[in-house]
Amino acid sequence: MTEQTQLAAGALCRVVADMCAALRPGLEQQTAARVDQIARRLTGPLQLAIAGRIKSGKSTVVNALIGRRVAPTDVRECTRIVTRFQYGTVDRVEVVRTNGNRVILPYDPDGLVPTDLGVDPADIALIDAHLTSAMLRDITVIDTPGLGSLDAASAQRTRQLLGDVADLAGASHTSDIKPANGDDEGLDAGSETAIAQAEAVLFVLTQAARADDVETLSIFRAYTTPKASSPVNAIAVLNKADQIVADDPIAAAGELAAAQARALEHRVSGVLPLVGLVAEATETGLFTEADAETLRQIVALDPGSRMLLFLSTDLFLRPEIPISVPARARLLERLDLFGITRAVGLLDADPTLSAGELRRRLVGSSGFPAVRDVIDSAFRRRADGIKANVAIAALESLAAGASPHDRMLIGDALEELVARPEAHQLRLLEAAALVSSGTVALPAEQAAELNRLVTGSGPVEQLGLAADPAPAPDALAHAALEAAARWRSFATFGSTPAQSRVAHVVHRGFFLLWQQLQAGRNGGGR
Ligand SMILES: Nc1nc2c(ncn2[C@@H]2O[C@H](COP(=O)(O)OP(=O)(O)OP(=O)(O)O)[C@@H](O)[C@H]2O)c(=O)[nH]1
Ligand SMILES: [Mg+2]
Repeated sequence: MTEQTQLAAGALCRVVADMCAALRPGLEQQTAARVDQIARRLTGPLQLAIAGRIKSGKSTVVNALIGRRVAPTDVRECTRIVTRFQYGTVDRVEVVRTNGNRVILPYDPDGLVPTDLGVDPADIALIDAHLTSAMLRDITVIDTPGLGSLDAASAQRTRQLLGDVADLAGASHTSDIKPANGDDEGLDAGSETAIAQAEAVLFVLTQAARADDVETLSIFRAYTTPKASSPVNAIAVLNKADQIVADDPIAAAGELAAAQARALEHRVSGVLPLVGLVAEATETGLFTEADAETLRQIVALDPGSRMLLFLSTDLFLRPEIPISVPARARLLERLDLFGITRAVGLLDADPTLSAGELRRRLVGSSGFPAVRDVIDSAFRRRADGIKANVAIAALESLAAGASPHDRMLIGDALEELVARPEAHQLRLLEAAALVSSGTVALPAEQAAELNRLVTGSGPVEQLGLAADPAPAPDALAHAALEAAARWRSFATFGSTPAQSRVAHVVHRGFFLLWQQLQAGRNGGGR
């Protein structure tokens, strides 16, 4: 096993991997090699790409997620290279060259991925940054160059990562997009970089999604889940919510995000407002006791000077105020005026707040906790299904471009696979995404029940039962059967056609859970 943590591969990934192994010997050499590549990607953490236009705050969001400031976010600095952050017990930065060679570097003195890599950027396929972070145990986070960047080569890297096969094939119209055809696996076919393909995406928007954003999301979806009718693996944030001009920017951002969610309904499962800057400062420890002290000094100013401070960034830094200018500049860089205003408000309400408590409350006002929760429930807990789905999509497109012999073998194996009870989880995943994206409306209670069934880490959680005291096996089986019956009757009576399709899938999900519980009991319990 490599030093990278291997998630205990989920049940679905194992089924797909077994299928690949069984399939392999009958295939032509070239197809077999591609199947091996697909199978290899089934192990290890979910590959989550952070994508969006230049300067939308992608690297800032990456840092907040990882909980450490590792990705450079300087206004002047433009991310040009795909950087993959993965779990590793030894901190190091590996520059992967297009010829497959790796150059190993330390992080720079500030703890950032160095901007001077000592290698011509044109020769770099990607950067592999290793570090310890709880988040990275389950999810590999990939920072990408901005789309719409002036530097066409950088934007191209991101599109490749997201599966823009049409561009790769030299097509002039992106409307020619078709799913993967077999030689687009990553940035540099044949090299190790192949595994850099994203399996899920967090899209960083800053204002109304533009046409090319929408297009990129469609490309990503076409590549990863061509048959899915819902965005199982894509979510978006409306970043820089603090920059929205309104009396209450966060409330306004919430409304704007809801409108964007409707516009992107079939492409992302939701759009959440976010102040990435504040999330980064609070989550990475950038915001310190010294900053809290500067804030306390601001709170202690006379009301007139205080009001003037908040009128503009220039006024905030004006030298006449008896608080260290570098300390104020630091605060401005960490929190911007919005964050500072919030923090001052918090201290006004409770002057005894410690730096730690201030940090916790600030992150609460950044929108970040909701983003983290969604990543946890939509991605981390569903990683098994998402990865299996991506692999199945890759196998389907591989089959489409393979010889008739191989196409038939793969086709048959896939058909058999999706008919297996384990594969029902994939349908459930889709149903859950349809509901969470609002494409299919369900009463809140039922939506929550579906979500529990999909994300629960065992029958007790899946059935929404109290874990303490542990329910008797009989009670579990009874609850599963009762839920199955309820969803069946909902599917038959009183639901719209769309609800009914979802309800049938959920019904079968509970029924299969019941069967599994029965088997456990008959086999002496588990
Ligand atoms: N006010 C405010 N500024 C932000 C926010 N998020 C990021 N920024 C700032 O926006 C600038 C760009 O942020 P980055 O994270 O570097 O953006 P990026 O998308 O990675 O940029 P490229 O990699 O160059 O495409 C930085 O100066 C950030 O501090 C936010 O929520 N509010
Ligand atoms: Mg960046």
